[in-house]
Amino acid sequence: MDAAPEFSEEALEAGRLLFAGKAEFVLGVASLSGLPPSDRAEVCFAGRSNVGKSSLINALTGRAKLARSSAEPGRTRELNYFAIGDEGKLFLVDLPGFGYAKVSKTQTAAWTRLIKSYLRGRPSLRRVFLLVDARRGGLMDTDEEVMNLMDGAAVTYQVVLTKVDKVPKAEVEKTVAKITDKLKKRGAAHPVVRMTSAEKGFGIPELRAEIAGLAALG
Ligand SMILES: Nc1nc2c(ncn2[C@@H]2O[C@H](COP(=O)(O)OP(=O)(O)OP(=O)(O)O)[C@@H](O)[C@H]2O)c(=O)[nH]1
Ligand SMILES: [Mg+2]
Repeated sequence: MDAAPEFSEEALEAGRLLFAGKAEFVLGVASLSGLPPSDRAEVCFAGRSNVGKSSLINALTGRAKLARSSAEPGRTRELNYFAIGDEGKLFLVDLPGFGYAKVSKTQTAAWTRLIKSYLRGRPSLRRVFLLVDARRGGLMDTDEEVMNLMDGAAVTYQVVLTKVDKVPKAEVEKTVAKITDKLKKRGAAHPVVRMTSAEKGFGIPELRAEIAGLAALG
């Protein structure tokens, strides 16, 4: 399993440097009016509740407790903004999970509305990383629903498999192939599916390089 044959040493080094700089929590946003100005490159982490969004942010930044992760789904309740790199030149955004039934219906509907308007209307959003738990073996309906929205709004997104440490290699590769095939039919999808384990650090340098490339776009 090769996490990323396509990155040069320079790109990997740029990723390492970006995330070796500062990483700070900036603010939690509960409604669109609370969003910070769109004044720098931004990437966000979306996906079903408990998929590992907060853990992935912690692995990328190498700070175990920057974003609050939990075995109990529904941990992240706001759009949490983190400033990364010296001068905080990049925003990473940790989103609340979707598809979590245990919080009230009204609360879920409010989050879903907030996430959807954010995904559709954020000018500085360079890419959405859509996280999918490798153990699921493919996309869930809620993933496809968010993809429809992003295709409609022409917001680029990239699928990232999480928790690959939990699944045999051959199975992970099968899942990647299956998802890659589905992405071909989608307008705004990045063609490459990334494999990661926040737990073991697998695929983390490559994802850092990917993000550093997006941050460098200006
Ligand atoms: N084995 C393994 N477990 C992981 C990995 N990433 C996350 N987890 C576990 O999965 C659970 C959920 O992780 P979170 O990072 O809180 O998930 P989240 O997507 O932020 O969840 P919400 O905020 O509820 O939407 C935690 O118990 C993590 O320890 C991984 O790479 N490998
Ligand atoms: Mg979370």
